[in-house]
Amino acid sequence: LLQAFIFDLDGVITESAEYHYLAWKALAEELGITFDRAFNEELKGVSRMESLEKILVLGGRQDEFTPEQKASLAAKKNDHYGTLIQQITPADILPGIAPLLAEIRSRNLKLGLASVSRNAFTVMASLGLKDEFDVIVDAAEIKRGKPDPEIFLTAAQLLGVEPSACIGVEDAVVGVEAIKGAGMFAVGIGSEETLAKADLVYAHTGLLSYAEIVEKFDQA
Ligand code: G16
Ligand code: MG
Repeated sequence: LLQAFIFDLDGVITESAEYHYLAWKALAEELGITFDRAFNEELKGVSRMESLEKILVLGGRQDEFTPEQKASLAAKKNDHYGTLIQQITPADILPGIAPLLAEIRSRNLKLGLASVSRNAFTVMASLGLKDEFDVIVDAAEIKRGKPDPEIFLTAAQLLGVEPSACIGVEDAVVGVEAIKGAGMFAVGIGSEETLAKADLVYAHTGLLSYAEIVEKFDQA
C-alpha cells in the first residue's frame, strides 16, 4: 500500500539543475574545458567534489591540482551557484509539482525530499516548500551519494515507512538507480532513453499525473 512520495530537488521540484549547469560551465570555461548539456547529464545528482573530478577528467586536467586547489575551485562554483539561486522564488516551482504535492497531501501520504545538494534547505526555503515536507534528507545526513540507495532509504526510515510503500521521483540517471536500489517505484523526469531504469517516465513535470502514477504503482 502506497504511503509516501520521496522527491529529488534539482531538476524535479525546481530548475536549479540549470543553475548547476551554468555555474559548472563557467568554471570549466575558465579552465579551458568545454562541456555541453550531454556531458552535464552525467553531473546530475552527483556531489559537488565528484562533479568537479568528472569535469577535470573530461579536460584531462585531473592531475594538475592539489586537494586545496580543488576545494577552492569547488567553492568558486558554489559561490556562483549561490548567487544564481538567490533569484529563486515560489514562482520557480516547476509546472505540475504544486498540484501533485497537493494531491499527495490530500491523501494523507507522507512527503520526503532526497537531495545530495548542500544548498537543498536554502532552495526549499526560497520556494516556500520547506515546511511542506515531512523530512528533508541532504548531503549532511548521508555517507554515500546517488546511485547508492542510502539517501532514499534514510528518507523512508525517517518517514517511518517501508521502501516498497514509496514512490521516488528523479531526473538523474544515478537518482533513478538509487530509487530502484532502495526497492522503490521510480518515476523519471526526462527522456525514456536516458532513464530506462525508471518504472514510468514523463518528459517534463507538467505531464505528471497522480492518478496514472498510482495506477502503475498498484500494478507493479
Ligand atoms: C544536486 C545536483 C547536482 C549537484 C549536487 C550537489 O542534487 O543534481 O548537480 O552537484 O546536488 O549540490 P551542491 O553543490 O549544492 O551541494 P539533487 O540530488 O538534488 O539532484
Ligand atoms: Mg536532480
